[in-house]
Amino acid sequence: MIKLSGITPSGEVHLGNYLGAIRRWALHSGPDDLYFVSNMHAMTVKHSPERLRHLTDHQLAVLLAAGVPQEQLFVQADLIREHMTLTWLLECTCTFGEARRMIQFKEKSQGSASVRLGLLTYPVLMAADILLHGTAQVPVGEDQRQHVELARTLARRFNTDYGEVFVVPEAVLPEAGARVRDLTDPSRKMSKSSSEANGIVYVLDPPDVVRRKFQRAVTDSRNEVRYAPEDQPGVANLLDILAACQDTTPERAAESVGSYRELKEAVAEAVLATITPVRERAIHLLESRTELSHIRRQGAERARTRSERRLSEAIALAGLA
Ligand code: AQP
Repeated sequence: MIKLSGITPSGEVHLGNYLGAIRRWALHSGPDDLYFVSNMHAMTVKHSPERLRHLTDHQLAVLLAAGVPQEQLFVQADLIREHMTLTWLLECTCTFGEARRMIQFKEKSQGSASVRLGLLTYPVLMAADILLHGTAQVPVGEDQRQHVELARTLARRFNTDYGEVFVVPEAVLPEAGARVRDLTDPSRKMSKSSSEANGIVYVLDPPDVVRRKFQRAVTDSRNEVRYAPEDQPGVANLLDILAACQDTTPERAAESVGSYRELKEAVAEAVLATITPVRERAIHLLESRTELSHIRRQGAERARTRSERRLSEAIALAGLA
């Protein structure tokens, strides 16, 4: 049963991506699971080609350094012809009304004078990602459920209209991982595209930067270390992070520290113990480009071999061959 998960190179990998997703991909992946860097999805807003190229390699290196199995990993645009061919077949299967109804499209296009067509059609590209690789399960949060629903609709319609070729995927809840909040504003999640860098701990941040960011993390004036997410969101976020790094509960983690200063120091050290080996391996991979390029090429070849029969069949069924 193939499960597919991706990460978009819209910024450098942060602690939320690592504790909430990547670490689980490395530790609990099934033998058929697939992981990919979805670099084609980072283009629906104005972007810098140079930065996109850099971030794609950066994310690939972090995933490998974290232990995501290389034989299950690929970069989306390394199969750009395959993904785009299927996107066209699916765009011709999808109606304008279906694309226009996507909540993310409505939200992201609202108030914008020049909305890119890619923002409207990217759920179809996402459907192509899912269907090309024979995915049965897509672990997604609430915000992406509607897109998986669209992939189901398109798979069923294509199968009915032209012939059975696609697995009809289902959205599944991701295994519970830590939800990491911004250190300067715990009301919002830690996010790659946030403009406030002090609130984000990047996996490749040097140790002194990590310590400084935690020292400056927002808490409150109570100086009472207890796990109360509603009343003390900043402290709760630090306890969540500490607990995730120490593989314990936030309540237990709270018992091990007496003051906010101790808490911030403990979290910083626990985070460093967790991410330093990943950081060092990732830096090594980014320095020795030949290894990274080789792994990337192999990943692309494997993904192409796995998907080529399905794509050829779909092309033939649609009457194009
Ligand atoms: N703060 C977070 N806490 C826990 N998990 C998180 N993830 C993201 N932020 C947190 C998980 O990381 C995986 C990859 O994320 P993505 O590239 O699909 O995009 P995202 O969820 O939109 O992540 P960002 O960092 O917030 O990026 P931008 O700013 O571009 O929107 C996913 O499994 C996600 O749940």
